[in-house]
Amino acid sequence: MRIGICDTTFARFDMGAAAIDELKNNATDLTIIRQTVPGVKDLPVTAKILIEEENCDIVMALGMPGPMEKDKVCAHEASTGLINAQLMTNKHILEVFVHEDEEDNPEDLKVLAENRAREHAQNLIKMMYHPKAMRKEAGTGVREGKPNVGPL
Ligand code: RDL
Ligand code: RDL
Ligand code: RDL
Repeated sequence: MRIGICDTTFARFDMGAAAIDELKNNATDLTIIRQTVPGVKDLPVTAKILIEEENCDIVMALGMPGPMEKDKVCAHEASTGLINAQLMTNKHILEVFVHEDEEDNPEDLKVLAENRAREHAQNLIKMMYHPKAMRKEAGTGVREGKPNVGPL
């Protein structure tokens, strides 16, 4: 399995490193190709290059939208680009975004960023290696980085 990791220098926590650590702890037969770009709007083409030129089977795109209105627009544009890249390549790109205003306190934001990156890495492992395990969790209110909310 070839796994692409793309991340940004804009982010205030190294989510790429957390994701890679989690992937390596949970699977052995994988090759990781990592590319870092300035910000989230640079992620869609990077993810597409990882798929088409580096032959990645799946990509994680990690980034941190800032708190301003223009950052949220930027994040939405990046997200739309990531979805387009998935539709163009027929490969999954897991969007791992942590909005800076999800937490007030920098220490809590750091914990959220680390946990969300690790939990999406676990999602990737399930999707690619254990799809039945993921199917078992259908409709169970799973969240990433914060406690699961659970089923109704
Ligand atoms: O292509 C260069 C930049 O335009 C690109 O890196 C942007 O994603 C950078 N950027 C913004 O210009 C912005 O207004 C980012 C944010 N906000 C943001 O909130 N988070 C980012 N990048 O990762
Ligand atoms: O690619 C991995 C995730 O980005 C993707 O699964 C998203 O759909 C997850 N997600 C959010 O990131 C979010 O902010 C979801 C919601 N909100 C939501 O409200 N409902 C979802 N997913 O099913
Ligand atoms: O309902 C509380 C949260 O789930 C909600 O605020 C989400 O939108 C938070 N969230 C993001 O903002 C995001 O960019 C989530 C993700 N990504 C994500 O990938 N997984 C989540 N929440 O569970």
